Amino acid sequence: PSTIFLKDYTPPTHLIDTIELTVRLNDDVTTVSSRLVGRRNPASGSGPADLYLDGEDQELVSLTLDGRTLEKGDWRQKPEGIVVPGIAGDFTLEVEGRIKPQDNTRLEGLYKAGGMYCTQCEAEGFRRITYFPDRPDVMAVYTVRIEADKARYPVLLSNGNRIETGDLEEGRHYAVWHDPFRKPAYLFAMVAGDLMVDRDSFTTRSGREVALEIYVEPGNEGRTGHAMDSLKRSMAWDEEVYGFEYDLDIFMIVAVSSFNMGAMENKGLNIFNDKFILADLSTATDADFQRIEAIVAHEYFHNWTGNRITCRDWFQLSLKEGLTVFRDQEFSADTHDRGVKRVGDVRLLRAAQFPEDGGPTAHPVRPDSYIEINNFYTVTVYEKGAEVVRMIHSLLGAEAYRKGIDLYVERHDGQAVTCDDFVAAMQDASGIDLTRFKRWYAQAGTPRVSADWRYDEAARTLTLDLAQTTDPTPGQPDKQPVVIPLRTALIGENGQRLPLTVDGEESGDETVLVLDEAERRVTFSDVPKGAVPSLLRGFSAPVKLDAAWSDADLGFLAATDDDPFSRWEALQTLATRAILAMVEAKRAGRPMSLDAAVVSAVRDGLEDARLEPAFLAELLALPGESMLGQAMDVWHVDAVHEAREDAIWTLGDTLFDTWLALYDRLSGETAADDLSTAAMGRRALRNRALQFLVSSGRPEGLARAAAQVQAAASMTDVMSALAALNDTDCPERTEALQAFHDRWQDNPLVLDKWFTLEASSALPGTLDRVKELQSHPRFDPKNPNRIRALVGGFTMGNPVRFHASDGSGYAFLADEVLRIDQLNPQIASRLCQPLVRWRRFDGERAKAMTGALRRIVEQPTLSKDVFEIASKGLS
Ligand code: B3K
Ligand code: ZN
Repeated sequence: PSTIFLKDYTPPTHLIDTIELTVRLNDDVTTVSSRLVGRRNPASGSGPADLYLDGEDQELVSLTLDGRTLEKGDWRQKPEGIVVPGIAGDFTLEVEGRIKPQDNTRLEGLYKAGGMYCTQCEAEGFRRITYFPDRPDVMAVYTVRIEADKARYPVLLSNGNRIETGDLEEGRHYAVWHDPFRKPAYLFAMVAGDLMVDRDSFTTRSGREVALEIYVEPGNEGRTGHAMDSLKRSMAWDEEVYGFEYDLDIFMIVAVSSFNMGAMENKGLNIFNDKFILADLSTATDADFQRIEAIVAHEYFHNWTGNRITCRDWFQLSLKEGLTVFRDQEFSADTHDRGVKRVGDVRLLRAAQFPEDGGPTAHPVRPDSYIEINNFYTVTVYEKGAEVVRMIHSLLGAEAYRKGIDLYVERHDGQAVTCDDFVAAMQDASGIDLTRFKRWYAQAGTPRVSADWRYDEAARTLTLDLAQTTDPTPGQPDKQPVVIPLRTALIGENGQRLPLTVDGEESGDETVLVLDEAERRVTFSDVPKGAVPSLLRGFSAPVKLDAAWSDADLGFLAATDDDPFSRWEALQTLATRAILAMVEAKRAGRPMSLDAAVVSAVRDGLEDARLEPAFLAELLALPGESMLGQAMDVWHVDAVHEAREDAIWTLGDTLFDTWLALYDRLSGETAADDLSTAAMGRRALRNRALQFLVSSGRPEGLARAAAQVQAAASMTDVMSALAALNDTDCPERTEALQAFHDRWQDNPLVLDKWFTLEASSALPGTLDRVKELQSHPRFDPKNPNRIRALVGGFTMGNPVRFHASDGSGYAFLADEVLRIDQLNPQIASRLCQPLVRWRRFDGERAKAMTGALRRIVEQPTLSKDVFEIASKGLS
């Protein structure tokens, strides 16, 4: 497979102004005709040039240029498309082709999901529907006619406005849709099916009424209320915070049961994985409700950041994704608890993006090359990309940032642009030079920042020394310093922020220190004794901070810091140090015991009445196994698992009475059907207490969990109790899981939760159980949600069993990757990712992991998706 480079970008030779597409859906063969009106692109030159049309997996029936049917010889076949040579000026090209959506298991292009037809065109699915210059810088106005059997497919949808409908012979009918906005092919969508609709409306701030419609398969009606409500709140937020108003008269969402990712922002017709639309009290957890809200918002926000202004080429993906993730994060922060949201986002960044950035598939936020673009919808492009936008926001301040957004829209509305264009608008609107800042887009790897300080009691000065380095990543041996905003305060002995004088200048009680060289020294003057620096407040940059805090400093910050992230971080760091010390003891054959400082920090948190329950639930969660693994040179999977379990047991046992009292008090305080942020927080805290109660091993703990499952007041409580029981081999667990299965076996999305619980249990025998469940009557081995729940639940959610030292987990994953790759390369490639992290493990495991990777790359019919990941993993 060949590699595509950013440096080879050239503008398209021809532009397409309009496309008229007719899709005739049939059980056997679907015919697609398109009529393109185009012209030579002045930005590319003049005179005759080859017109290249991408096309895959379809039969080309005819080509007509300006009314003349082209013969073989008038055009050339390419491996993944065709070339029509010598087109100099305006032209009309008609293309006829045939496709078979019913056989499309890749779920890219037009495919059948359950009983309906739907599309997924990003990144390069449109070329599987018809021959077309399938690149985001070719933007056309679409008119789409869909024809299908009327009884089976009464609903026919596409982008824009419905301009015509009617009946045809033989029980068929048609609908014509017109989208007045130019768009790239990746934003095209169509749907045909027998669907139920939930209707509502939204009045924009300029008074236009927008029809809102959410379509679902029969049986799922009544479960769209939360998605609809989230949509309306997103529309209002985007008007208020960004000044972005919706621009069509109708906005539709369709929920489908087979989908490769979360959702897709097609213009006016978002298509969603039904997992991220369907919710009600009995089937969705609080986390599900929040995720649905965030994804509905994210896709809606793309209407301006992605659709109105799109990407020039796929290397610029973060232009729309990083920005839109930042926007949805802020929407959620404004809607719920900002501090808790920030902690959750940082958790994800560290658990998923930092390992990517430190491994063989590391790439910059704006990659330089790819083999398969679908492999670059990554946590780096999305989440690190969002951090980069967040840093621009904090360097400029909210007001200048907003001016930058306005200028970006003024300059580029209706265009396909680059990350440089975005940064230029931010720079020009603010007057702040962002030249060096742009290294964040080009340089891969997580910068390490060290912070050391000295206090001079006589001079009352605190001297802070900062330094940064970034380790080499594939293809980038030498790194340059990046621009790192470090939000900083000094916390005085009484727990209050101190007034700051930074290098002689008064700076309020919080300041942003910018580290943009390899090193920087900062002097704070007039500092009283006992002050402790609070650094990287709010996690103001995506870096690994190594600061010279003593355990006592961390305990102090964990009890006093007024920045929620920093307070949480202090306790996390303290707990990480303590658990790693236990790991070391264990490996040296010494007894393990949890440092008393952690116990008292947890006790202090529990006694702090000022804390919001949602935040306290986060504060009291110990770092996960993969976070602990990352803090070690070699991730000793078993020792980490045991040490962490032991730490949780100690906390559960030592503070048992406190957990029990907290649990019982909160049980009486929260109605199960209360979905307010505060109620969600109380449930989270109560379930954190339950986790510690169960881990103590005392019968009252198990009894509380079993009773909570039985009471089944809400899915949140049921799932939390099951999760608390899931690693304990006891009759309570077996019975509860069985009952859950029996109750929910007819609801695929809820049954997925059960598959995941089974797959993520740390009990021995889990891998055999996973294999057994692959033949469960409700396990569809082709459905991405089922695969992610069961196979992904094991490989990503169960480190201790997946990394079994006999290599059985790796062999299982290799088999699954090879099986799924034949059907759906995107899903196979995602699944393959855990294997590429082999350098983090001991020799025996590393050998088994590379063996599995080798077995994968040796497969002769491998997709380029999996080839790219597996071969990079081995290099
Ligand atoms: N833009 C889509 C993702 C498309 C993934 C293609 N492999 C969803 C989103 O980011 O909003
Ligand atoms: Zn997106």
